[in-house]
Amino acid sequence: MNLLSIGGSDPSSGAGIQSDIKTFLSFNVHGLSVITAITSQNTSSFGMVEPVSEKILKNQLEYVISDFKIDGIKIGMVYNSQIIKVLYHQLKKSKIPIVIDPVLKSTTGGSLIERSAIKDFQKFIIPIATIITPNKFEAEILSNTKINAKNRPKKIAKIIQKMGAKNVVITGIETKNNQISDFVLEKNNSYFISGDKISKINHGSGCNYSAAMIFALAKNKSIKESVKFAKQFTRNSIKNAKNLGKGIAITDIQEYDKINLELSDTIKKFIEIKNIYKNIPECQTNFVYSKQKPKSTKDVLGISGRIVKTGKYVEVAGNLTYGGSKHVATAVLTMNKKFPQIRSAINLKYQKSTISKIKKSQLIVSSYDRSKEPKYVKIKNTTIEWGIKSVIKNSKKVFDVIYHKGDFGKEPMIIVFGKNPNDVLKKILKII
Ligand code: PXL
Repeated sequence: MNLLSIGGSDPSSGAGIQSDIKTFLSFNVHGLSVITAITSQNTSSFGMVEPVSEKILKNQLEYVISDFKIDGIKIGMVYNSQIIKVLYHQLKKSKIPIVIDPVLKSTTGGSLIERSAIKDFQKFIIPIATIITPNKFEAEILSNTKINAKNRPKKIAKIIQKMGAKNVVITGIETKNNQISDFVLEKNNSYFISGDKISKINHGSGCNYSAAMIFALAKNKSIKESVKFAKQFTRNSIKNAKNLGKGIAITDIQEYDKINLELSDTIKKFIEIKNIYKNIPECQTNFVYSKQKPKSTKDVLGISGRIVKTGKYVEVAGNLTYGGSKHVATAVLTMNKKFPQIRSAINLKYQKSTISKIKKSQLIVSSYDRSKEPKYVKIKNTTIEWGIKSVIKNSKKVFDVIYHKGDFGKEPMIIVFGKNPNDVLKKILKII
């Protein structure tokens, strides 16, 4: 994936395009950058701003757009009307998601936009936004209205939406019980997303928020999921902020959990397989991915709920959590003990048609008989461990699929194993 950040250079690398490249890298994404202005600043104060010329701005855009497949664009500092107009002309017909972070002022006091350019910002930049993410202060300036008891966030967000933004998220609204909320206005609905407040003055959190959001959007997450994702990401970056200079702390971006990224990507592809609902068993489905050398199910990422059938579609109910699965995670743990390369699995509905496809495929398959399960296994509730162990005990082969035909009151089941979620998905596509 390639994401483009359009914004200003911050030599402290706390904010601006340097910060965005760090965020994108943490997601394993290639970050492209088009610079609109150069600032001089550190963690204590803000120095100068020098916007780039229209000519070099245009040329930078043309060079990246003509070469890369760009999956999403984030726009931060735009500074003046000339820059705003160039961006508008280059991007107005764009079909890819655009997150606008309407930065007006830096935390260290510098102005990130000329006062006279705000009108053009409203006219040309707001209309190209898939999502615009003003904080409370920025929302008030852009809407020309103060948020108060009479003018609730919804009213302000509607004013900004009327200017042309598809979705508006006003961040940092203080609500009861030390919570900090983001107000979200979509096309036809609105809601708050709340979280605990962390009081830590920092440099970078606004940029982290919008950069994480464009990543989520580019991955086809919904607006609500993208806001939640960005909020969680930013909370962590603030929590881990470090005092690197003599002034305020710089937010810290930790490497994003790649296991989580890979599994969530693959689950997304899995639920979109045509007619996949036919392969979801009564006890529903879990899809898991383990860390290397797992010790217990706590090292295995799974869905805290399940992948569930809703009519002819399937949905993910719950979140990805370590320890989120017991059954399928135990199956992987058992396999992994003997075959450490096996780290992912899914359970599917037992169907004769699936079994016959498995047998015709090149996949290595075996089964166990739950009616042969010893009493102590039943009592200790370790059926799956016993079943898998009994299959692999004397085998040098790594099994792709293990199934059982059930027992009295127990649903039969197919488990597909693989090195990683994508490996499992490829096998699924061969057998359904
Ligand atoms: O955080 C907003 C921001 C964006 N872009 C640049 C900045 C800042 C804040 O300092 O310097 C270049």
